[in-house]
Amino acid sequence: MHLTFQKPGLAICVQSRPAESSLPRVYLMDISYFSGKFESYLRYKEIPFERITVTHAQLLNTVYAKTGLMKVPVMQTADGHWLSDTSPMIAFLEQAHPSAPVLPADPARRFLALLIEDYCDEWLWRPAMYYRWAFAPDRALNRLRAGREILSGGPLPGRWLAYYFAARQYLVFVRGDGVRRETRPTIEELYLESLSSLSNILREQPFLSGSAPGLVDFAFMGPMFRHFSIDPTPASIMRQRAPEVYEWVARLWNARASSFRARWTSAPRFDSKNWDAIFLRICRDYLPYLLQNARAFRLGRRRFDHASGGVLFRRLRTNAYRVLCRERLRESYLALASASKRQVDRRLNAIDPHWAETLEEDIASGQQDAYELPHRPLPPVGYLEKAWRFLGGTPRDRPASRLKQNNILH
Ligand SMILES: N[C@@H](CCC(=O)N[C@@H](CS)C(=O)NCC(=O)O)C(=O)O
Repeated sequence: MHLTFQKPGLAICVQSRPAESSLPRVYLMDISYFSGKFESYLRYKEIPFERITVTHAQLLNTVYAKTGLMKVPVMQTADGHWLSDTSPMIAFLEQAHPSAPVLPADPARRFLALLIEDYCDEWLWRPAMYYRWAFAPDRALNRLRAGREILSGGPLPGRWLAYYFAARQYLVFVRGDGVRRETRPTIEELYLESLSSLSNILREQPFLSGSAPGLVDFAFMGPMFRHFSIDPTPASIMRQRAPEVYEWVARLWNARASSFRARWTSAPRFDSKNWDAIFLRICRDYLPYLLQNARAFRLGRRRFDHASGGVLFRRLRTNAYRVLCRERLRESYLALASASKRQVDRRLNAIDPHWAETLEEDIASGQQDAYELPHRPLPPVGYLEKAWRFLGGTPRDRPASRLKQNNILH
């Protein structure tokens, strides 16, 4: 791996140094959950890329303009196409780079891996945002980092905007996601329990997928790397309670497929009881949440209450993107051949015999086409829209209006 700093915020990560113009460009943030997940995947697969840490201006003028959302990571392929959203991006890149596959070849295991990926992306997001924005040392550090790394270089000083950014993150992702005095212990328990499950798995094998990394490793890397292992409060807990997880984060970051050539086929052993607590959370909390969220979306409700972990999360924002997550999972489950479906059912019915009922209702997100990769060209962004997005970003609770235009262009 060769790393050259060209100018602040821009580096090139190449293995064999092809001509610069032929490299895909990856726009990411060093403090970001999903950037950590995606970058560790690219590093493992040894896919060369130009690494661009985005400023707020690039987020608006490039990322939003090309992908319809102000979210990273995104990739511009060497032939100029735009990709976004880590789950479909990884699926897309697995086809373009089939050696050292990270998706299990067996369809039942592949479905379980996709289910875990979605759970890591969406359900561990709440504790990750909670630890980042609800504790003073974590909030101060990340406000400083956001001001310097993302918000500087614009018309207003980055450190001023960072106060606004921190308040927005707290209101949307902490208060807006049901964090209250009475729900805090449940959220903390989810983090501690995740550490304990991962530690048990990692005591028996170097990676969550087995002897080589696979999709579930990259999925857990989202919350565990850039949030839990770095933000002061959860990182201190991780170091004390789960050194195995702390070590695995670095091991995965440093893993390269070429060193695992003989072991690529190692598939996750989801039958181990070490996965039980994770599957229990998925079946009892996450999938029922996805169903309730999708029903609220269908009824056009902006907020809904959800009981999980013995407490009531009040007035959760209905999340349009997660309707799509459920739709993708439902389609993958229904597409399984009956022998594979029986395998999945056997594993999950042992945890909760009612789990599959959460995927029965067919609730359309209406966003499938909009997230199809690569993105179709989008019309230029107007000044008013830019000013609006500059402050508000593109929250997940409403279907992305710019992506709807993508639908029209299809
Ligand atoms: N589902 C998306 C989520 C991407 C996402 O939420 N990215 C966050 C950083 S971790 C972001 O860019 N936030 C900027 C904002 O909301 O303004 C993925 O898998 O890539």
